[in-house]
Amino acid sequence: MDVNRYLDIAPEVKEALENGKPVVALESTIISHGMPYPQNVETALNVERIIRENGAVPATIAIIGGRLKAGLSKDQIEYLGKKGYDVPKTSRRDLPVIVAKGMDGATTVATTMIIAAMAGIKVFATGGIGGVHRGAQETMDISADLEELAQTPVMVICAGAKSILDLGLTLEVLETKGVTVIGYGTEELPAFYTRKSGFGVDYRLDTPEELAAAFRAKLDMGLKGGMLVTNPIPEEYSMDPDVINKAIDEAVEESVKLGIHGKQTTPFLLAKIKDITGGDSLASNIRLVYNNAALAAKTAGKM
Ligand code: PSU
Ligand code: MN
Repeated sequence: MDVNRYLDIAPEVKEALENGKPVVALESTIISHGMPYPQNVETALNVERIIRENGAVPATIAIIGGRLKAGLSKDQIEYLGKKGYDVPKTSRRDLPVIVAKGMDGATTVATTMIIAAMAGIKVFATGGIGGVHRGAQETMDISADLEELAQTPVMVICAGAKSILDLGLTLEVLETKGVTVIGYGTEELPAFYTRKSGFGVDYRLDTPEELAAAFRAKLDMGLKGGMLVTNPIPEEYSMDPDVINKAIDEAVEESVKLGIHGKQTTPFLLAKIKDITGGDSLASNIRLVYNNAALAAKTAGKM
């Protein structure tokens, strides 16, 4: 496969990869659809700084003018952040047309994994992944992120899954697809805004070395697919479970009433939850992304 025909790796990222230095991939749907401007741009730039402070090179991933980009400039991050919802949210199924038409695209977890793997990047930090939506027994709304974790060799470090999803069913699908779900320093799946969900993870690991060793073993055995590391939000930034769960229930109810579906669902719910909580959820969201970026950089350093 001649990936270089489509892929531009930023010089700093390329240099790091060629010399075996740690690199961390970052997604861009979190910038365009996951947070409002200008907090989205500020967060994206801070995340890059945190990764550098922890000894790795950041590679924010997006599609610009039909080119797959591993590593963006500040101006490109500002551009995506300002355009927001006007940049198409691009998951695996969207990729061929976005590229062929020379369009811009904001990469989801799934697409970021695809491009990271093409570039040779093994570790990817984000906030939350997509999963099995509540009511999926009827709607069949299951994120392509889960399928990607089953087939593409990238470690995804997130803060667990938020209860806009059905966490129990999300774990069942991950099990079926053979995706290891690791709790970083915890036996319990973190629920994004809070440290606890009531659901267990598959394995608890406690250091970046242990995370890297598990992923290395997987790669060495030739097992396809990624690995999901769930890293609890730091205690001081976690939200009151009653407050956040009530906001989530309200947002889900509203989305059902308005008939929101398909790729609009996750961005709609995130924006709604932010409004209901008066911005508190956004503040927590930003902090947990920083926390994941630091862990990803340290883990990439041991890979
Ligand atoms: N969860 C978040 N913030 C996000 C997303 C999920 O807390 O920004 C984004 C990610 O890019 C993820 C995508 O890959 O939403 C999942 O969308 P869907 O459920 O449509 O697959
Ligand atoms: Mn969906």
